[in-house]
Amino acid sequence: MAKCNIGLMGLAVMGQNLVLNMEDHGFRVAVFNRTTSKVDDFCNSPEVKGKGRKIVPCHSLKELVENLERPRKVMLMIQSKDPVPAPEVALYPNNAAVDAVIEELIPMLEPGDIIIDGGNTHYRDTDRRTKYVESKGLLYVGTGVSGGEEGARLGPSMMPGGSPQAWEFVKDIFQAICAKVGPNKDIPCCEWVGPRGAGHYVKMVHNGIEYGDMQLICEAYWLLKNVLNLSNEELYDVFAQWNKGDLDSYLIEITRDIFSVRDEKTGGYLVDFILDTAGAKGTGKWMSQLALDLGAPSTLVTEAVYARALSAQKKARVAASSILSGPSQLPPYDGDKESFIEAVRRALYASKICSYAQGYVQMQMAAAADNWDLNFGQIALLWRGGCIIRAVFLQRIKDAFDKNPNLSNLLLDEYFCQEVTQAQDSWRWVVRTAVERGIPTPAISGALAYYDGYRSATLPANLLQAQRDYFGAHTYKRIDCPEDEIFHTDWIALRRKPE
Ligand code: NBP
Repeated sequence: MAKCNIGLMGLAVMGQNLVLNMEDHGFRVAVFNRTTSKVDDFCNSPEVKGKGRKIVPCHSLKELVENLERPRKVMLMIQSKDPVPAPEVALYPNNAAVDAVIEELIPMLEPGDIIIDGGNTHYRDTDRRTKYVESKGLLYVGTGVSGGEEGARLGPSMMPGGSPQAWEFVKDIFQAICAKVGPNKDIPCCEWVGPRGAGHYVKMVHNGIEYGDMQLICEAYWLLKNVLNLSNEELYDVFAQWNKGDLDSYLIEITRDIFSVRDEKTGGYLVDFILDTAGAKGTGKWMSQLALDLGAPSTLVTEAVYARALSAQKKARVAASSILSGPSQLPPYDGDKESFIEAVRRALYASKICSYAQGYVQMQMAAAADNWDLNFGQIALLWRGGCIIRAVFLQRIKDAFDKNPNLSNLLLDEYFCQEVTQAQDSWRWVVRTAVERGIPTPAISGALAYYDGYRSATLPANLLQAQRDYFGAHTYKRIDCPEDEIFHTDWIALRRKPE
C-alpha cells in the first residue's frame, strides 16, 4: 500500500478536522491518538468510513511512523498547556506532553524527517525544541493554526516557523489546506514566517490582537447600549451596517449574529442571559508578558487581558457596585442618535488601527531581538482569511508594508494616518462621553492615550528622570548636550529647603 504523505497525532477537534481537510486535498494521512479508541471512533465515523477516504488508522506512534513516506512528517495536534516560562530559563519543562512525544519520536525517525507542532505553543518552547530536534539531525516546524474547528476543516490561517529546510517539504500540504484569499481565491493564508519560534510568536500576536479587537467591540456595544439605549434589534442593524465598511470582519459579523439569537429557555435574547465573566486561555497574557520583556507599549492587549480579569471578579464588582458611586446622574443623551453611532464606529476603527500598530511594533522588536527577518506585509495576508481576526482591513496593512517595508509604525502610513486624523474628534467625543457617564472603556480610551503619547514630541518623562535621579542617582541626559553624556545632580543640596 502507498505510504502516507503525513502523519497526525492528536484526534481531538482540531486534529480530526485537519485530517479531513488534508484528505479532501488528496493527501494520504496516517492518524494516531494517545487514547487509541479515538482512532477507531474517528476512522469508523460516517465522515471517514465507507467513503474511500485515504486515512490510515494507527494504534502506536511506531505504526504511524512506519506508514509515512520519506522525509516523514509527523504533526502533533495535542494539548498545549498554559506555560509561563521565565525568560532566563532556557530549558523550561512546560507543555510536557509535546516534549514527551518528541522524545518518543526521535529514535523512530531518520535524518531529514520532520516533527511539526500545530498547537498553541509558547514561542520559547518552539525555539528550544527547534534547536533540540535539529541537534538530533531532524527538522522541526512550530506552526500557528488559527480559525478553530471550522478553520481546521475548511481552511485555517497557518503561521509556520522552525527549521527553514523543512518548508519545501511541508509547503504543498500546508498551502493546499489553508484558507485562500484574493479575487481568485488563490492567495494562500500560509507562508513561511521565520526560523525557530517565529511562527508561534506571530500566532501569539494574532491571538493578542484578537483579544484587543474583541474588547474594543464589547466597549462599542456597551456605549451604544448605555448611552443610546439601543435594543438588540437595533444593535444588530448597527453591526450589520458596520460590516459593510472599513470594519468588515469576521468578529463584527459574528457580533451582529449574536444580537439575533433567541434563548430557547426564556424566548429573550440569549446575549442578555450570559454571565458577564470572561475566560481566557492565556495567549493574550503571553503577548502582554513578552511586550513587557521587550519594553513594547502593547497597551491594547494588556487592557483587554485586564478587562477580562476584572470581569471575572464578579462577586467583588457586585459588592462594590452598592458602595462606590459613579458620576452624578446625567440626563439621558438627547443628541442625534446616528451621529453618536457614527462616532463610536470611528472610535472603534481608530482604536483598532492603534491595536494593530502596537502588535506590529511588538513583532518588529521581537524580530530584532531574536534575529528573525519577518515579512510584515505577508503576515497581514496570512491573517486575511481563515482566522478569527480576518478582516478586509488587513489588506490595508499589506499595502502599507508593500509601500514601505521599513514602516516603523502603521500610524505613520498615509492611509492610516488619514483615518485616525479623521476619526479624532469623534474618538475624543466618545471617550469624553464614556468618562462623563462612568462607562468603562479601557481599550478605546487606552488607544487614544497611546495615540496622544506616540504623537507627542515631548512627554513628562523629564520629571520622571529627575525623580529617579533624586532618589536613586539613576542619572539623566540633557536636551542641550550630546546623547552619550550622562549627568547626576545632588538634588537635596540644591533644592529649596522646606519651610
Ligand atoms: P485539546 O487541546 O483539547 O487536546 C486534546 C488532545 O491532546 C487529545 O488528542 C489528547 O489525547 C491529546 N493529549 C493530551 Br490532553 N495529553 C497528551 C499527552 N500527554 N500525550 C499525547 N497526547 C495527549 O485538542 P484541540 O482543541 O483539538 O487542540 C489541539 C491543539 O491545537 C492545542 O494545542 C490547541 O491549543 C491548538 N488549537 C486549538 C484551537 C481550538 O479552537 N480548539 C485553535 C487553534 C489551535 P487523548 O484523547 O488521549 O486525551
